Amino acid sequence: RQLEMDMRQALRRHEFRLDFQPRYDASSQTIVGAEALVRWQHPLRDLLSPACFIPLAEETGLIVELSDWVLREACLNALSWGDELMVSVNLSPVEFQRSDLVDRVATVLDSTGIAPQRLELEITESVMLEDAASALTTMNGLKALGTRLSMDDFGTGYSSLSYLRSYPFDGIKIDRSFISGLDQSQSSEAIVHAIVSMGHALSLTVTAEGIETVAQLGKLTELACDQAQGFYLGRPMSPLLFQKVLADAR
Ligand code: G
Ligand code: G
Ligand code: MN
Ligand code: NA
Repeated sequence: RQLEMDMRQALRRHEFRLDFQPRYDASSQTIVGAEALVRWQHPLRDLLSPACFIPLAEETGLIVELSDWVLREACLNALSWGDELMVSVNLSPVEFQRSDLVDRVATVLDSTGIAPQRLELEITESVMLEDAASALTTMNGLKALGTRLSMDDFGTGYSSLSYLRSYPFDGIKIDRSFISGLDQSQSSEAIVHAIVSMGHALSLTVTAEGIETVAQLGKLTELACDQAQGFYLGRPMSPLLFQKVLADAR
Protein backbone atom coordinates (compact mmCIF):
# COMPACT_ATOMS: atom_id res chain seq x y z
CA ARG A 1 0.00 0.00 0.00
CA GLN A 2 1.67 3.13 -1.24
CA LEU A 3 -0.05 5.54 1.14
CA GLU A 4 0.88 3.43 4.15
CA MET A 5 4.56 3.42 3.19
CA ASP A 6 4.35 7.14 2.51
CA MET A 7 2.91 7.66 5.95
CA ARG A 8 5.67 5.78 7.75
CA GLN A 9 8.19 7.84 5.86
CA ALA A 10 6.26 11.03 6.55
CA LEU A 11 6.50 10.42 10.28
CA ARG A 12 10.27 10.08 9.99
CA ARG A 13 10.54 13.07 7.70
CA HIS A 14 8.37 15.33 9.83
CA GLU A 15 5.80 15.99 7.13
CA PHE A 16 2.92 16.28 9.59
CA ARG A 17 2.01 19.57 11.11
CA LEU A 18 -0.59 21.01 13.41
CA ASP A 19 -3.00 23.83 12.84
CA PHE A 20 -4.69 25.44 15.81
CA GLN A 21 -8.25 26.70 15.88
CA PRO A 22 -8.87 29.26 18.63
CA ARG A 23 -11.54 28.62 21.22
CA TYR A 24 -13.23 31.54 22.91
CA ASP A 25 -15.14 32.33 26.05
CA ALA A 26 -18.58 32.99 24.55
CA SER A 27 -19.56 36.06 26.55
CA SER A 28 -16.24 37.94 26.80
CA GLN A 29 -14.95 36.64 23.46
CA THR A 30 -11.46 36.21 24.84
CA ILE A 31 -9.34 33.23 23.77
CA VAL A 32 -9.34 30.38 26.26
CA GLY A 33 -7.34 27.90 24.20
CA ALA A 34 -7.14 26.13 20.87
CA GLU A 35 -7.89 22.79 19.25
CA ALA A 36 -5.00 21.03 17.53
CA LEU A 37 -5.83 19.69 14.04
CA VAL A 38 -3.29 17.57 12.23
CA ARG A 39 -2.38 18.01 8.55
CA TRP A 40 -0.01 16.17 6.25
CA GLN A 41 2.20 18.26 4.05
CA HIS A 42 2.79 15.54 1.45
CA PRO A 43 5.74 16.48 -0.79
CA LEU A 44 3.95 15.47 -3.99
CA ARG A 45 0.37 16.29 -3.15
CA ASP A 46 -1.59 19.16 -1.73
CA LEU A 47 -1.96 19.50 1.98
CA LEU A 48 -3.85 16.39 3.09
CA SER A 49 -6.63 16.70 5.61
CA PRO A 50 -7.00 14.18 8.42
CA ALA A 51 -10.08 12.70 6.74
CA CYS A 52 -7.69 11.37 4.04
CA PHE A 53 -5.20 9.65 6.31
CA ILE A 54 -6.60 9.08 9.82
CA PRO A 55 -8.65 6.04 8.70
CA LEU A 56 -5.53 4.47 7.19
CA ALA A 57 -3.51 5.34 10.27
CA GLU A 58 -6.15 3.60 12.38
CA GLU A 59 -6.14 0.51 10.20
CA THR A 60 -2.37 0.14 10.22
CA GLY A 61 -1.74 1.05 13.83
CA LEU A 62 0.30 4.06 12.75
CA ILE A 63 -2.25 6.15 14.63
CA VAL A 64 -0.30 5.52 17.84
CA GLU A 65 2.92 6.98 16.51
CA LEU A 66 1.06 9.83 14.85
CA SER A 67 -0.95 10.58 17.96
CA ASP A 68 2.15 10.55 20.17
CA TRP A 69 3.59 13.19 17.90
CA VAL A 70 0.34 15.22 17.90
CA LEU A 71 0.03 15.12 21.69
CA ARG A 72 3.61 16.17 22.26
CA GLU A 73 3.57 18.91 19.62
CA ALA A 74 0.24 20.26 20.93
CA CYS A 75 1.59 20.46 24.49
CA LEU A 76 4.85 22.11 23.39
CA ASN A 77 2.86 24.72 21.48
CA ALA A 78 0.60 25.34 24.46
CA LEU A 79 3.67 25.98 26.62
CA SER A 80 4.67 28.71 24.17
CA TRP A 81 1.30 30.44 24.73
CA GLY A 82 1.99 31.19 28.40
CA ASP A 83 0.76 29.21 31.34
CA GLU A 84 -2.99 29.36 31.16
CA LEU A 85 -4.46 28.54 27.79
CA MET A 86 -5.92 25.11 27.11
CA VAL A 87 -5.03 22.85 24.24
CA SER A 88 -7.44 20.22 22.90
CA VAL A 89 -6.37 17.09 21.07
CA ASN A 90 -8.68 14.69 19.21
CA LEU A 91 -8.20 11.04 20.07
CA SER A 92 -9.17 8.19 17.80
CA PRO A 93 -11.49 5.44 19.08
CA VAL A 94 -8.82 2.97 17.99
CA GLU A 95 -6.41 4.37 20.56
CA PHE A 96 -8.98 3.79 23.25
CA GLN A 97 -9.08 0.07 22.59
CA ARG A 98 -5.40 -0.20 23.36
CA SER A 99 -4.23 -0.57 26.90
CA ASP A 100 -1.31 1.83 26.62
CA LEU A 101 -3.13 5.14 26.11
CA VAL A 102 -2.92 6.30 29.72
CA ASP A 103 0.82 5.56 29.86
CA ARG A 104 1.37 7.36 26.58
CA VAL A 105 -0.42 10.48 27.80
CA ALA A 106 1.47 10.31 31.10
CA THR A 107 4.75 10.21 29.18
CA VAL A 108 3.81 13.28 27.16
CA LEU A 109 2.79 15.20 30.29
CA ASP A 110 6.07 14.28 31.98
CA SER A 111 8.35 14.98 29.08
CA THR A 112 6.80 18.33 28.20
CA GLY A 113 6.09 19.45 31.76
CA ILE A 114 2.71 20.94 30.86
CA ALA A 115 0.13 21.24 33.63
CA PRO A 116 -2.23 18.29 33.02
CA GLN A 117 -5.38 20.37 33.41
CA ARG A 118 -4.33 22.41 30.37
CA LEU A 119 -4.65 19.36 28.14
CA GLU A 120 -8.13 18.42 26.99
CA LEU A 121 -8.74 15.16 25.18
CA GLU A 122 -11.68 15.06 22.77
CA ILE A 123 -13.39 11.77 22.15
CA THR A 124 -16.53 10.80 20.30
CA GLU A 125 -19.32 8.56 21.41
CA SER A 126 -18.05 5.71 19.25
CA VAL A 127 -15.37 5.18 21.91
CA MET A 128 -18.03 4.02 24.35
CA LEU A 129 -19.89 2.00 21.73
CA GLU A 130 -16.83 -0.18 21.05
CA ASP A 131 -16.17 -1.42 24.55
CA ALA A 132 -17.96 0.47 27.27
CA ALA A 133 -16.15 -1.09 30.21
CA SER A 134 -12.61 -0.63 28.96
CA ALA A 135 -13.46 2.90 27.79
CA LEU A 136 -14.47 3.75 31.34
CA THR A 137 -11.23 2.32 32.75
CA THR A 138 -9.20 4.33 30.26
CA MET A 139 -11.14 7.51 30.92
CA ASN A 140 -10.72 7.14 34.67
CA GLY A 141 -7.00 6.65 34.10
CA LEU A 142 -6.81 9.84 32.04
CA LYS A 143 -8.78 11.75 34.68
CA ALA A 144 -6.38 10.48 37.35
CA LEU A 145 -3.53 12.08 35.40
CA GLY A 146 -5.39 15.39 35.68
CA THR A 147 -6.33 15.92 32.04
CA ARG A 148 -9.76 17.14 30.93
CA LEU A 149 -12.10 15.03 28.83
CA SER A 150 -14.73 16.28 26.44
CA MET A 151 -17.28 14.61 24.21
CA ASP A 152 -16.85 15.80 20.65
CA ASP A 153 -19.63 16.01 18.03
CA PHE A 154 -22.18 15.94 20.82
CA GLY A 155 -25.74 15.17 19.79
CA THR A 156 -24.99 13.16 16.66
CA GLY A 157 -24.87 9.75 18.34
CA TYR A 158 -27.53 7.49 19.71
CA SER A 159 -27.24 7.70 23.46
CA SER A 160 -25.07 10.70 24.23
CA LEU A 161 -27.17 11.61 27.23
CA SER A 162 -26.73 8.40 29.14
CA TYR A 163 -22.97 8.47 28.52
CA LEU A 164 -22.67 11.85 30.17
CA ARG A 165 -23.96 10.45 33.41
CA SER A 166 -21.79 7.36 33.50
CA TYR A 167 -18.46 8.68 32.23
CA PRO A 168 -16.14 11.30 33.73
CA PHE A 169 -16.55 14.08 31.17
CA ASP A 170 -15.65 17.71 31.90
CA GLY A 171 -17.25 19.16 28.81
CA ILE A 172 -19.26 18.65 25.67
CA LYS A 173 -18.82 20.14 22.23
CA ILE A 174 -22.13 20.63 20.49
CA ASP A 175 -21.92 19.30 16.96
CA ARG A 176 -21.86 21.98 14.31
CA SER A 177 -24.97 20.64 12.58
CA PHE A 178 -27.05 22.11 15.43
CA ILE A 179 -25.24 25.43 15.21
CA SER A 180 -25.80 25.89 11.49
CA GLY A 181 -29.48 25.17 12.13
CA LEU A 182 -29.70 28.09 14.58
CA ASP A 183 -30.22 30.56 11.73
CA GLN A 184 -32.92 28.46 10.14
CA SER A 185 -35.05 26.60 12.58
CA GLN A 186 -36.74 27.01 15.93
CA SER A 187 -36.08 23.35 16.63
CA SER A 188 -32.29 23.78 16.52
CA GLU A 189 -32.59 26.58 19.03
CA ALA A 190 -34.69 24.38 21.29
CA ILE A 191 -32.16 21.55 21.02
CA VAL A 192 -29.17 23.78 21.75
CA HIS A 193 -31.04 25.33 24.67
CA ALA A 194 -31.75 21.85 26.05
CA ILE A 195 -28.13 20.71 25.60
CA VAL A 196 -26.78 23.78 27.39
CA SER A 197 -29.21 23.40 30.31
CA MET A 198 -28.50 19.72 30.66
CA GLY A 199 -24.73 20.26 30.39
CA HIS A 200 -24.86 22.88 33.11
CA ALA A 201 -27.02 20.68 35.32
CA LEU A 202 -24.24 18.09 35.07
CA SER A 203 -21.53 20.74 35.73
CA LEU A 204 -20.08 20.39 32.25
CA THR A 205 -18.46 23.12 30.19
CA VAL A 206 -20.52 23.51 27.04
CA THR A 207 -18.74 24.53 23.83
CA ALA A 208 -20.43 25.27 20.53
CA GLU A 209 -18.45 24.45 17.42
CA GLY A 210 -18.89 25.48 13.82
CA ILE A 211 -20.00 29.06 14.48
CA GLU A 212 -19.99 30.79 11.11
CA THR A 213 -22.08 33.93 11.67
CA VAL A 214 -22.39 36.74 14.17
CA ALA A 215 -26.07 35.84 14.55
CA GLN A 216 -25.18 32.31 15.64
CA LEU A 217 -22.69 33.64 18.16
CA GLY A 218 -25.27 36.08 19.53
CA LYS A 219 -27.84 33.33 19.89
CA LEU A 220 -25.38 31.05 21.68
CA THR A 221 -24.42 33.77 24.13
CA GLU A 222 -28.11 34.32 24.78
CA LEU A 223 -28.49 30.59 25.43
CA ALA A 224 -25.63 30.80 28.00
CA CYS A 225 -23.28 28.53 26.07
CA ASP A 226 -19.84 28.74 27.77
CA GLN A 227 -17.35 28.56 24.93
CA ALA A 228 -17.36 29.05 21.20
CA GLN A 229 -15.36 27.89 18.21
CA GLY A 230 -15.86 28.33 14.48
CA PHE A 231 -14.83 30.02 11.27
CA TYR A 232 -16.57 33.26 12.30
CA LEU A 233 -14.26 33.54 15.32
CA GLY A 234 -11.14 31.95 13.86
CA ARG A 235 -10.21 29.31 11.32
CA PRO A 236 -7.67 26.59 12.00
CA MET A 237 -4.30 28.35 11.51
CA SER A 238 -0.56 27.79 11.69
CA PRO A 239 1.14 27.95 15.09
CA LEU A 240 2.82 31.18 14.03
CA LEU A 241 -0.43 32.83 13.06
CA PHE A 242 -2.09 31.68 16.27
CA GLN A 243 0.69 33.30 18.27
CA LYS A 244 0.12 36.50 16.34
CA VAL A 245 -3.62 36.37 17.05
CA LEU A 246 -2.80 35.89 20.74
CA ALA A 247 -0.34 38.76 20.76
CA ASP A 248 -2.84 41.05 19.05
CA ALA A 249 -5.51 40.11 21.59
CA ARG A 250 -3.26 40.82 24.60
O1 G B 1 -9.47 19.76 10.53
P1 G B 1 -10.48 18.96 9.79
O2 G B 1 -11.88 19.49 9.64
O3 G B 1 -9.98 18.57 8.43
O4 G B 1 -10.60 17.57 10.62
C1 G B 1 -11.36 16.53 10.14
C2 G B 1 -11.49 15.47 11.22
O5 G B 1 -10.21 14.98 11.63
C3 G B 1 -12.18 15.96 12.49
O6 G B 1 -13.17 15.03 12.85
C4 G B 1 -11.09 15.96 13.52
O7 G B 1 -11.59 15.63 14.80
C5 G B 1 -10.13 14.90 13.01
N1 G B 1 -8.77 15.16 13.49
C6 G B 1 -8.05 16.29 13.32
N2 G B 1 -6.85 16.18 13.92
C7 G B 1 -6.81 14.96 14.49
C8 G B 1 -5.82 14.25 15.26
O8 G B 1 -4.75 14.75 15.58
N3 G B 1 -6.14 12.98 15.66
C9 G B 1 -7.34 12.40 15.35
N4 G B 1 -7.55 11.16 15.79
N5 G B 1 -8.29 13.04 14.63
C10 G B 1 -8.03 14.30 14.21
O1 G C 1 -14.83 16.50 14.56
P1 G C 1 -14.16 17.77 15.01
O2 G C 1 -15.08 18.64 15.77
O3 G C 1 -12.88 17.56 15.73
O4 G C 1 -13.85 18.54 13.66
C1 G C 1 -13.09 19.69 13.65
C2 G C 1 -13.16 20.19 12.23
O5 G C 1 -14.23 21.14 12.07
C3 G C 1 -11.91 20.88 11.82
O6 G C 1 -11.41 20.22 10.74
C4 G C 1 -12.31 22.25 11.39
O7 G C 1 -11.68 22.63 10.18
C5 G C 1 -13.81 22.15 11.18
N1 G C 1 -14.45 23.41 11.53
C6 G C 1 -14.12 24.22 12.55
N2 G C 1 -14.91 25.33 12.56
C7 G C 1 -15.76 25.20 11.52
C8 G C 1 -16.81 26.02 11.01
O8 G C 1 -17.13 27.10 11.53
N3 G C 1 -17.47 25.55 9.92
C9 G C 1 -17.15 24.36 9.34
N4 G C 1 -17.86 24.00 8.27
N5 G C 1 -16.17 23.57 9.79
C10 G C 1 -15.48 23.97 10.87
MN1 MN D 1 -12.73 18.01 17.75
NA1 NA E 1 -16.76 18.05 16.55
